[in-house]
Amino acid sequence: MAATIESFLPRDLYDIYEKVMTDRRLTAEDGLRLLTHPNLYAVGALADLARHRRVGDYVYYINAGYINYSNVCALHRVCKFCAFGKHRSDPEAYTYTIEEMVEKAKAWARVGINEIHMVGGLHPDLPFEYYTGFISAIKKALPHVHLKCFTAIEIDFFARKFRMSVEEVLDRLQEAGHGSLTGGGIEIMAPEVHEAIAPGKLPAEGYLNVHRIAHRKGIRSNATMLYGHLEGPEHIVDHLLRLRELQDETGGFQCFVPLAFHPTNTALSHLPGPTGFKDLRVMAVARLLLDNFKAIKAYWVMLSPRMTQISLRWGANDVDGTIREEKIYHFAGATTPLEQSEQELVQLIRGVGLVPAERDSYYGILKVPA
Ligand code: V47
Repeated sequence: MAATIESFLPRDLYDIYEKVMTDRRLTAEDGLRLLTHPNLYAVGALADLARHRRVGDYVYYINAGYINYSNVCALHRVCKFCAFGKHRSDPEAYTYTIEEMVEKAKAWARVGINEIHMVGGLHPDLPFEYYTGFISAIKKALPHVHLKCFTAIEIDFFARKFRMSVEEVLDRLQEAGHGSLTGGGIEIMAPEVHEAIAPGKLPAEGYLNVHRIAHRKGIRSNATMLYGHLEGPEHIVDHLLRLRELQDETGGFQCFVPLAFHPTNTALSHLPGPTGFKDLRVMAVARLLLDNFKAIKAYWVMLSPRMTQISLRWGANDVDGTIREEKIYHFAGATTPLEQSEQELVQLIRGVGLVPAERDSYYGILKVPA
């Protein structure tokens, strides 16, 4: 492997190669150079090498379902990148009842899910008991299923709306059966871009603080970054280094998920969205800079199964899961399928010479398919 890379690596990336081979940390300047380097193949080879050295050749998938419980959102006019959030009077607005959610979960459990990912809009009217209610009802029906629910933005919203501390919100959710936090909602941390695409929404410090509090309580979480809108390379590097810093402090992040912007039906629909090259470059740089994250996730719902497969050689080692239902990207014009079977995910991983492993919600291996 090393000899192959050395034979085609451009001279101006050799110092980064040496850092990867000796497990030394990359700097912000290294990140910027990788994000702007003309040789995407070399950047990918470095990320593939870093992935192999740091976390080996397993690529993880999870048997999971997604439930977006409601799209009614107090920020429906604020977030310019979002096509999902609606005013409560919008004909497309919906909110699932607890019974509907339990029925969905039970139907998925019959085909073997281990986790449900649940996020929604910031609903101005629902009581706190709705959230604890759906968690405890699903947990009662399916005690073995891990509930990965809410973004840091929802947790902060609950704290303000229901006049509780973030700690108290997390305690009450945990008592109901909540498992871990999703990574969504921050988009991009640099204030000048965050303010342009989501003016007034909880900024980086608030997002990081909710994750810090959760990690201190032993609650695991993921992290995301929305790219392909108004950000530049320096904002991507800034975002990744802020996450790396918090991970150094707490170790509580399980995975990082780069989210490719889908412009259709949003207030930024005049933007073209990221190219396939950009998708690969961001994935690779995330792997290279985030040396303290074990998993870098290629989310096939937005990348497409084909780009996801290629991403596995550009640093990713997680393909998310079976999913079954998704609304955030599909409101934003995504044409990707709603579900991938376990067999399809396994084939996609094997197709690039890596080893599929079904995981649980804490990255424990449940099965390595024969
Ligand atoms: O927070 C919204 C983003 C996120 C658009 O934690 C959009 O494992 C692109 O967070 N184009 C929700 N992105 C999805 C999310 C997620 C997905 C997969 C795995 C995990 C995880 C988390 O989607 C939102 C926002 O950042 N988003 N609208 C759009 N038009």
